[in-house]
Amino acid sequence: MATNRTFTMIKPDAVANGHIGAILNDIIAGGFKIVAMKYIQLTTETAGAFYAVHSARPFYGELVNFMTSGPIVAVILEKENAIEDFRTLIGATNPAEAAEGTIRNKYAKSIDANAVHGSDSDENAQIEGAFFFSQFERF
Ligand code: IDP
Repeated sequence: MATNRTFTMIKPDAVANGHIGAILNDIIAGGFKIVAMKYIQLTTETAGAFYAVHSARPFYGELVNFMTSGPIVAVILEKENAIEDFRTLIGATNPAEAAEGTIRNKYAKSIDANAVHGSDSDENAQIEGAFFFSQFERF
């Protein structure tokens, strides 16, 4: 069942480059409501667990290193058709291929430092939101 929720992170590159405010503005202007939000530093253990699904991929170590290189903003968002609409708003994984005006087109520099995360399914949005927020924080 569609939950109308998605989960995003503003990644260390976008935080370090001062894009938190601009990215949140784009997200809100895109019609998303913020359900829960926190500013935190991932550890090797937490980033490794979050990306465990990618542990067999060649870039896994690089991804975990990058995601622990500075603070991130974790956010649960709500909107009708949230998963698909948010993936459209952020653009392709590789910013060089991201459509004009998308968040990755505007704020990302490379395929690894690509500014934001966006859940790829309702099931993963639920798992990822629950990874960062207790049931009392995501009402
Ligand atoms: P997505 O974030 O657009 O869903 P995924 O394929 O699920 O893309 O990959 C997860 C994350 O892993 C990407 O956002 C990116 O940060 C990183 N990543 C993906 N492909 C590569 C790569 O070829 N080299 C380095 N990092 C990558």
